[in-house]
Amino acid sequence: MSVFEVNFDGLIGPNHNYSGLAFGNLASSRNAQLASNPREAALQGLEKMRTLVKLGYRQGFLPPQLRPDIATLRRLGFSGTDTEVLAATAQRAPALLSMVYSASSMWAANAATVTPSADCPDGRVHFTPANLVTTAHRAIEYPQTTQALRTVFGDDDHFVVHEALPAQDRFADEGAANHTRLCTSYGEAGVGLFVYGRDADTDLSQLQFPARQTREASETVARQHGVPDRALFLQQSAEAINAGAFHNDVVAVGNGPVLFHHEQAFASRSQEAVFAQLAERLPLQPICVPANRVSLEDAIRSYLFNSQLLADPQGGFEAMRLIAPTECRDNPAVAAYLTDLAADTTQPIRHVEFVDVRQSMSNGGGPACLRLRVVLSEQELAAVHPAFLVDEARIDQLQAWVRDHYRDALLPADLADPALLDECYRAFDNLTQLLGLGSFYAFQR
Ligand code: SUG
Repeated sequence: MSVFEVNFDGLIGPNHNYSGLAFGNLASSRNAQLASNPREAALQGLEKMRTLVKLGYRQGFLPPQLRPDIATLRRLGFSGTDTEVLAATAQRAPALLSMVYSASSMWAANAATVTPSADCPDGRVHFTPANLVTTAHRAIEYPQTTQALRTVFGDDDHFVVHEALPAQDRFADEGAANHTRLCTSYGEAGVGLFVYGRDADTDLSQLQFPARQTREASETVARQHGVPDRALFLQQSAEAINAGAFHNDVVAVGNGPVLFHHEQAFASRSQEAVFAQLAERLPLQPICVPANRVSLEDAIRSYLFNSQLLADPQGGFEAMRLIAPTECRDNPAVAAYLTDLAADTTQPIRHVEFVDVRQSMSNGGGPACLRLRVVLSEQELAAVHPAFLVDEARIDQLQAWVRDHYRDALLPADLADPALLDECYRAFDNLTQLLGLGSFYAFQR
């Protein structure tokens, strides 16, 4: 039976903007208040999907969340029509506009944690939407994420979409960005490597930025999925968090038996123990990038480790591929490292492809942030809602839709513009028509 990894990318919404909302995410802070280009952002995201489709990979997407999130504003005491709610917010609490207008659901690696059916005792694929409680603009995502996942993966013979963990600091969860499923082959049971930033013993005074994932959250997800014995828990290093690794996927990426990581990604004692346990369970191939080749700073600026590490399109791990952001090509130390890596035949990464996702990168989201990986058998793939799988023709249609509806410049100050709400609603309405989804968004019901 064939089993594949399918990437579901977050389709970037017309509300993409730079509001500097993510403390500890250096790109988000650096670019705060600059003009974004939502049209270019969405087209870049779709071109990345096209790159994978052309290479022969199966590709899907998750729809953008409804923004502005008027339901949240109503919960916060605003009333009237949607336009009145927005106008009152702009007048009385303008700081809330960026929270309810963020396009952050584009970073699908934070949508959920996914465990493939081969690992789960009930033989189904398990999803836990991430509660994202650390940041206010992302903590409002999970209700719509849950709804979207239950639409895309609605067949309960094959899929289980759990409730998000309780929205409490103790269970702070950022999804697949802090989870790597390692295996010998996609169809066989593997190991879930959960990376967390803090547990009860962590000395928080050592951290300059929030540790967004708790060990307790990771353990809970493993329990929900029925895989506590197939899970290992590894701690991020304080150095990495302080250098701007707000998610582990900024300093490490794994697939199959390969774990590609920066030398300073993990707390050393935790790494020693967990790597030894991993090596007992599978023929682990760690590829450690030493700090004297690529500094932590260069790794985080270029997002080297936020590349997509792909098996070949048939799911083989002998010749793997990195889909890296163009920032890696433009960084001399990283570019030199990648040239040497592809030439080193003692490890399986044979090809490096560069993609331009600069609009997303400027908010701290690289190629790997933009996608949620779901390992699926042919049968499971056939049970996915077909509207969310793309070929080149569908990508063309989506790009035409973007060109019709998206602005090419958006400043945080523009979020108060009542016309933007209408533009967003019209775009979302047209998207659901294009996809044949009916009344998917709340304003359509
Ligand atoms: O959560 N940026 C996102 C980037 C997420 C990247 N995802 C992964 N590494 N998997 C975040 O920090 C910035 C929004 C703003 O500032 O407007 C933001 O939310």
